[in-house]
Amino acid sequence: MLPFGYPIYLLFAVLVTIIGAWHKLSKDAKELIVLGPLASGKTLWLCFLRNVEYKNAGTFDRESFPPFTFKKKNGDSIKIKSGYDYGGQEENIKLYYEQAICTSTPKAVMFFFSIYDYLNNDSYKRDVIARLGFIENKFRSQLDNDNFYLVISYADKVSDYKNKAKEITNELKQTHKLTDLLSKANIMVINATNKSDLENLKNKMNI
Ligand SMILES: Nc1nc2c(ncn2[C@@H]2O[C@H](COP(=O)(O)OP(=O)(O)O)[C@@H](O)[C@H]2O)c(=O)[nH]1
Ligand SMILES: [Mg+2]
Repeated sequence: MLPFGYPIYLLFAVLVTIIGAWHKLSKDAKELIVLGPLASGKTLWLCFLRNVEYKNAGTFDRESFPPFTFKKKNGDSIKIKSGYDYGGQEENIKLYYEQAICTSTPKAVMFFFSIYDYLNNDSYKRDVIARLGFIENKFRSQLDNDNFYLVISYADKVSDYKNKAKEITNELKQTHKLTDLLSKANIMVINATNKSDLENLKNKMNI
């Protein structure tokens, strides 16, 4: 028979190990905030990163996702806290943008928009500029961590998308005074329906 107290001691050791592992996991985990207008590729990206099947659900409000880990080509494993896949409609700016980006937890904030709609639809363009202005204001104090990503989607719908994207980002910086946000942004132009573009984006994530 085991001496009295042994099972309790063992249980205690197991508990300490579990709590230690849990604490390390939650300490290392980062927040991933994916924002942007409707149909800009946010859910495609989140499903790809989480390795879950994409369904075009057209999220209206927001949908929570559980914690997950993704692996980069260089072997880094990045732990992401549970979070939300936000719907793209304008009401969500007031409802969610500020509370999402103004936490002190290490994070990446990603803003997706369609280069095709930006070039062809004035009200879409104004909406993108307004949202970026909002983010710059609220997120200014955290920008030194290089944690803002501007993801310009629908590269497949615009010829000469590289130069067009450069013109757009210059215009956003100069004409629309988004210099602080955009000089520090990691900027990517992708087709969000293309797995290898999403893979490249994943490998560029630095959080
Ligand atoms: N061709 C093309 N279609 C895209 C792109 N990004 C999104 N879409 C389309 O938009 C739909 C909605 O994408 P989704 O990721 O759900 O948009 P969300 O509203 O930002 O979450 C997709 O099923 C695609 O048809 C892109 O880069 N290129
Ligand atoms: Mg969505």
